Amino acid sequence: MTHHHTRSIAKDARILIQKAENDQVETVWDRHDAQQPHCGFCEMGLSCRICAMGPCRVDPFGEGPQLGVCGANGDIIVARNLCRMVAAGAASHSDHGRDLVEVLASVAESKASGYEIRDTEKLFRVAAEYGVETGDKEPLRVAAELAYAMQEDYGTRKKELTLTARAPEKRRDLWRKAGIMPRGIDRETAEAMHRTHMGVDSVWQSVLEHSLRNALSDGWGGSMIATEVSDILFGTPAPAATKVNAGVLKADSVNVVVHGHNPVVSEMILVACQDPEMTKLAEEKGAAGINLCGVCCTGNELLMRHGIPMAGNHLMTELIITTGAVDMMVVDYQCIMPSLSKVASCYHTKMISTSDKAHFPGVPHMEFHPENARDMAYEVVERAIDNFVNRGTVHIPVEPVDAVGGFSVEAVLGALCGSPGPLIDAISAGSIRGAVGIVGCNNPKIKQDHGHVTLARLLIENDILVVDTGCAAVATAKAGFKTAGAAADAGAGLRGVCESLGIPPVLHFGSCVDNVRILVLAAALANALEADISDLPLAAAAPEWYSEKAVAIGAYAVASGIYTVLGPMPPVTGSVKVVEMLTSGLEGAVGAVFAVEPDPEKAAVLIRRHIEKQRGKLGLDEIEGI
Ligand code: BF8
Ligand code: SF4
Repeated sequence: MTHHHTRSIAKDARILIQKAENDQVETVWDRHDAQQPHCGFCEMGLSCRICAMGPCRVDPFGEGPQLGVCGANGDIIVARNLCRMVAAGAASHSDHGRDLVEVLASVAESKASGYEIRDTEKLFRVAAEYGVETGDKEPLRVAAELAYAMQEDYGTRKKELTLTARAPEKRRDLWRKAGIMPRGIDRETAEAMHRTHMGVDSVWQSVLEHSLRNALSDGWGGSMIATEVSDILFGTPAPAATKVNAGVLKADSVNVVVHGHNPVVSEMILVACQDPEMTKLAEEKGAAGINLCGVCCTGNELLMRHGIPMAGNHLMTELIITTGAVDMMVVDYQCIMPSLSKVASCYHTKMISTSDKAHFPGVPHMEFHPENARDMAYEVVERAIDNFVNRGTVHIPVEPVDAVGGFSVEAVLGALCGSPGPLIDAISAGSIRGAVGIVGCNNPKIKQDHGHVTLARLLIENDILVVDTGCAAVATAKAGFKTAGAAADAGAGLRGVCESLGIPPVLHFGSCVDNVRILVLAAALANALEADISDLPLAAAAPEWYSEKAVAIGAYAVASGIYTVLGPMPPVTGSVKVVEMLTSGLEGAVGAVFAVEPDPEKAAVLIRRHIEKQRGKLGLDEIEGI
């Protein structure tokens, strides 16, 4: 059976799905098929295995049991399960942030050979936000104090996380009144696990409230720290040209692919790959050179800061190995399918895992720490070079597509002559109707990239600026939306703005932790207007989300006042009350709600209606009857 046309809209994926089938390599889609039908209780969030009196399940039709052994009803079970998804997502982003703070601290102590402070201006700016006296101090001294102050944000001694001060005053007041102001990054995640233990918080409303606080500790805490410290250590992104899709692999070169999320590893692999000595080694083995490519978010990190080409998003990670061209895949953590080593074993591809907290079956482990990362990176790249001679047949299915990445908030404001004013003017005049963040993953439940690309196309056609991150950003790049020329596909108003600035209508904002760049830009717009984020013509969408991190992101977007449309349904339909709270009740509490709409054409309509309604509330011209 051939599925290549139903499983993805991307040409490289379609060809490689067929190749995987021919090579008898099992992929994520085959395993997804084998799981059908998914458990209905779990899909609705109505199963609970939190304690050993269970597992329990509540019958959604009212015929079987309505209470777990402990007496929890469906509302409590659904809310607790959702809260635990937020906690896992917030923990993942925030622990990634912690790893960066630890590198910053090691750099300050001169114990991290090969790492340095690349953006001193940003170091001083963020340090000032943390109340670190900068004066005429040496950068390394400031770095040490900033790292210490950031570590305090992780703990329990604060009432409010430092970077929440970036949010508009009205938003912070609202968080305080609603009791969801995040206090400590680890604290909120630990409390989420505590509250959802059997016999603790047993009122579904307060469990949901804490879920929002936990999510905010990610968005305005752990993820924000991850992005800011990455910029300080590796440079704040600026627009740069790159190439995307499986065609970035090169038949004549040693292909090293980095996969995961933490730039601490991938940045050092980049250093080793760019060393002329290593190129010479590669040439001695008959290769034309070393070609470093990324997949998933660590790929986005390198793309944003160095224009490193991007081989694919989440559902491409198995498929690019089937090209037979990947000599080494280096992984750190998050979104790395445990199946990869099995796929790699069907070809000559070698893999290395690098994080003390992420081991994979059949994958040799070389643990990276700030002190040894440089040596480790050279060894990994040498192994990749040695593996070049073991290649079998290579099939690189497509030519790569051009894209521009690197739109940090600093870069966007720079393009606007330093202030959000021109963007606000364009929105007020209606040439740009509003802005939407398209974020998140691929999910085999949805035809790969169809949700991202269709939604982005419909929004830009209607003069809505799109900023995107994560696997969504890779999808729209592959579709060709990230070149200045793509402005021709936008409506007349957006097209004019993009052409005058020389920017694409869909701006690459980075990895998933970089969703905080969207928060920072939204806050800057709101502050310039002396408004709240929830007053602005903004929205977010996660058309193909799969991960717990995406649940945390969606929750902090809504809690920050941004209307958010999800593609796949989260496991909440077992509780009418929870669904009503998420899709309408939250409006009164935080000024924004969730919607769920798997069809991207309908999602575009929901988003356009919301943006026009927001424009009307601001007294701007409004298109009615969408
Ligand atoms: O953090 S978008 S599939 S790679 S979770 Fe994962 Fe989703 Fe991709 Fe990045 Ni984000
Ligand atoms: Fe069952 Fe309650 Fe235990 Fe959950 S916490 S498994 S509902 S007894």
